[in-house]
Amino acid sequence: MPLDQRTTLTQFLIEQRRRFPSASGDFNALVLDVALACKAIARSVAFGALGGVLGAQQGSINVQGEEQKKLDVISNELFVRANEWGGHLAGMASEEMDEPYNIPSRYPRGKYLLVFDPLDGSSNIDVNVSVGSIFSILRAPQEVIDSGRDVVAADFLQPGCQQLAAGYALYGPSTMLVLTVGTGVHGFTLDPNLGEFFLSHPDIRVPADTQEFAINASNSRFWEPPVKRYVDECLAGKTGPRGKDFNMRWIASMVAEAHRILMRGGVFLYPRDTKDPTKPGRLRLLYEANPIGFIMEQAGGRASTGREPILNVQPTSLHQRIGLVFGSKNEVERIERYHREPAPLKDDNPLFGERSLFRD
Ligand code: AFP
Repeated sequence: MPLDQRTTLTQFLIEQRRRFPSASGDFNALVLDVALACKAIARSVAFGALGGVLGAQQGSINVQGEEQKKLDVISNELFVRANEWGGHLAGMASEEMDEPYNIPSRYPRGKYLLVFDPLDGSSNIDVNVSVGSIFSILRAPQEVIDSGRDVVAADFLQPGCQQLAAGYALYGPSTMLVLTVGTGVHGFTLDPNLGEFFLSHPDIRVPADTQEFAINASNSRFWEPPVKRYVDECLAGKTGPRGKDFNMRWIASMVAEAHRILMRGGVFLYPRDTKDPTKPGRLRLLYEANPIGFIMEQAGGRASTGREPILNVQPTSLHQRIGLVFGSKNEVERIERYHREPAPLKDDNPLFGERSLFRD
């Protein structure tokens, strides 16, 4: 395919920037550095066992208390190296680093903050299932920009509605970069020969309705009543209150589930549950829920805690966990409604009685 029939990521960003004549180009350069990190991670992931990169990093546990994979560590390093030198960033924060990363003094500092999960779904790596990188770009507080001081966790604690851009790279059968800069959601596919991302999925829209949901059903005994109700009603299919059959999927790579939902609709739930009272959810707010939430909203979908829009949540800590529901708008709104309504009495609803598919 001749180049003039396809838009590269660089062309796309330049064309977006022309709408803001005063823009310095720093933002575009930052997104391209992020894309470079993603290309380097895609290459490491693609070599698999041949690259000697599979398996756990000996003796390494991240701030989440999770064992780090070798590729978690490599991907984090690639993100840091690709983005620290350009002069666009005031600092970075990552799932794999306990504290914010300060730009070394040998490099200039800039006005943006980069937050990322370098390899989401990495527990799937050893079984060759799709994984991805998720990122979010925020503006640094003005006082940080003016003073050039080191960043601290508090600088990153901005609600998701303040994100300037968000995206993910998906390392699947093909490598894709899906990006929003606040003007819809656009998907780019990596041409592995040229090493370029080309616009392949312009203006992605999430269908408002769906018959597909994704949830880790092994947690059903810990779900709160609104989630139990929603899932029971889906499982009851044509004979239940929804009057239609539903399909279920669970990949355990949120980035892959988000991509499926962007492509064909669906709803994803990793809700707050009672499994571990110290963890109000499984997913992380700043570098998982917020960027995916921004992408969903920009694609006409919805993202929520179940109780409020995810993008309205004021973060309280860098690695904060949260309940997350996202995807087709009408389903997410239904789940939010179930959270607002009083729980139906068990006797009133046969789905919560003896026939319940997910009984307590
Ligand atoms: P890892 O990156 O540790 O594999 O976690 C992936 C994840 O954060 C998210 O991508 C999945 O949706 C979720 O965890 C899967 O969690 P369960 O293992 O509880 O299904």
